[in-house]
Amino acid sequence: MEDTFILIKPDGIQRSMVGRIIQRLEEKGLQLRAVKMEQLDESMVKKLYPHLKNKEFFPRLVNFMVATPVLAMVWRGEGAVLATRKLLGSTDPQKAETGTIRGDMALAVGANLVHCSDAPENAAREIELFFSPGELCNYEKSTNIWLREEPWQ
Ligand code: DAT
Ligand code: MG
Repeated sequence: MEDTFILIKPDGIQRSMVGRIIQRLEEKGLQLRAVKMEQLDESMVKKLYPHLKNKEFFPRLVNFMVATPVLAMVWRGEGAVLATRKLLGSTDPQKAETGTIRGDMALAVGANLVHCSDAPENAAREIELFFSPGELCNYEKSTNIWLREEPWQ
């Protein structure tokens, strides 16, 4: 089982997409471990996106990410990091495939609704940035066996 960090951005909050985005993650078979609504500031955006700090668009990204509170979550599942990258689609919604969250629900790279971790090591770092270990719920979902390779075993 793998954990990944998912964050609904201010456009998702403003456009009332929280329920629909969570529904897509639930439908995939992922399990919610933690959720928190939080107002980001510039230093937190820098910590979330250290690889983008020197990009020309970074000031616009900061303004966007601090515009309203965001919804930070931890989701667990087999191959959860790659599964959620595919579920979100390409960074630019204009290039994202139809059927993906960004492809179906967004139009601009500057307002692409959701963040998700791009690798397990980044997921661990991002989860630690937003949650203390005690905030991550450990529980077994009775449906988990029906999401395995061989559910009947
Ligand atoms: P992703 O969110 O798909 O992991 P990323 O980590 O490269 O993509 O970038 C983080 C966010 O920064 C992205 O969701 C939207 C914004 N961003 C990336 N490239 C951009 C660009 N060329 N212009 C404007 N915003 C951009
Ligand atoms: Mg990224």
